[in-house]
Amino acid sequence: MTIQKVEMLPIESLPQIVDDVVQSQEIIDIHTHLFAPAFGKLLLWGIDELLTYHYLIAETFRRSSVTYDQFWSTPKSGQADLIWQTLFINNSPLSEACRGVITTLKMLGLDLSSRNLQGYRDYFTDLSVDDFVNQAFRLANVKSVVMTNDPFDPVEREVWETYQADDDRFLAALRIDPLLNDYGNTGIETLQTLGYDVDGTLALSKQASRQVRRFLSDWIERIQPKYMAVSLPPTFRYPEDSIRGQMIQECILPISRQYNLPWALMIGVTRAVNPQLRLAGDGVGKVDLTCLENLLRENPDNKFLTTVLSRENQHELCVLARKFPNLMIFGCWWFVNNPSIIQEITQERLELLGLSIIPQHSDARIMDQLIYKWTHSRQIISSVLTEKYKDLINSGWELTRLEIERDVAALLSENFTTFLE
Ligand code: HDL
Ligand code: ZN
Repeated sequence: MTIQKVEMLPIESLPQIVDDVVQSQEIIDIHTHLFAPAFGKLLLWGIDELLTYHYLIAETFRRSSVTYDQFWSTPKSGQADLIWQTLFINNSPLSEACRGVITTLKMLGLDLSSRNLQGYRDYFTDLSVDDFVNQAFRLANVKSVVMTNDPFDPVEREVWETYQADDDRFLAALRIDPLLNDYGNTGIETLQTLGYDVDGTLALSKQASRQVRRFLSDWIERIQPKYMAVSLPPTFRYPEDSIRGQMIQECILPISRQYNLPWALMIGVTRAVNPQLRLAGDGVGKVDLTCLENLLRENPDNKFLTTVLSRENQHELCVLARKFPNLMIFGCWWFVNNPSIIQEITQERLELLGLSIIPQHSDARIMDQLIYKWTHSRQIISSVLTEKYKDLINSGWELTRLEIERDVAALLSENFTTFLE
């Protein structure tokens, strides 16, 4: 059999080739807060939503004299006016969240030199949601996004009564924060409202445990999620003599195995450190990752997706992934989703784990964000990969374009689909 001689890449061609490959690779975006158009108002899009992203709200309070009451009593368009004037006109939009707005407007072909917010609004006025969704996916070169579906949200529950899940660009994920972090209030209340016979006591009885498993099964069968997800505080411990510890042991882990459904743990968020900022008020904390180490060691037949919020936890997460193949680490989440830290995290992940990672997710809340979050991340992933391939070639390895395409497809799409199998 003749081995087809393929062209080995000269090192000087790497930057352009890697960039081309990364740009042209369709992405599966494994964690977003986006919704299919059928979810109506739950799908956020357009310049006023883009400007009132909670990251920009937090930044505006630092550069404006507006009070919390004044801001929250202002209609959304007025909030957007203030944010635009404060962060984009009175100051250069240097932050990552600000730069994202600029990248998005530019890629939509709008005139940045005008700095005319009303003009940008007029552009969106003429667009239908379906046309804009198509445009956002095309510009971002995204194949599909995983939504964050919350059965504890009555508005979303109503949509699932009729939603046909007929748009394969929108995949589901079952988000269960109230079950694990607020069982005594929202958890019990919602389960009882939905007809699950959980007694109100704060110890998980055998009956309640059965009912929680039935609730999870019902929603898994209804929404066909790709994984179950929860965000957890820096104080999370496992095992833990608590409702949460019991719920994990008796409900989450067995159901996860039963349905071959990964459990996504997003660890390190302290909710509402400043409640006056509402969605923008959450903070970060370093977590003791022995919680994850114990879960992984005790449950070799469960699959875990994990991302951590503290920069200080990133390296030990990589080491944990080396110890446990049933752990897939993903993304540069929230407060580490900034170019300088994305670069650092991606470098250490490739050095410690090679290609067995999911380097990024967008966490997009507004459809427009899909455009900038992936434009920015592709640039960084491409430059880090180029340096790693250069190191490889300088060490004597020969490389082909096909191999780079194979590797990038794994990082941006296939590692996720394979992990689900
Ligand atoms: O808990 C989460 O999924 C976080 O991503 C929060 O939604 C957070 O508000 C966020 O949007 N971060 O990017
Ligand atoms: Zn999120």
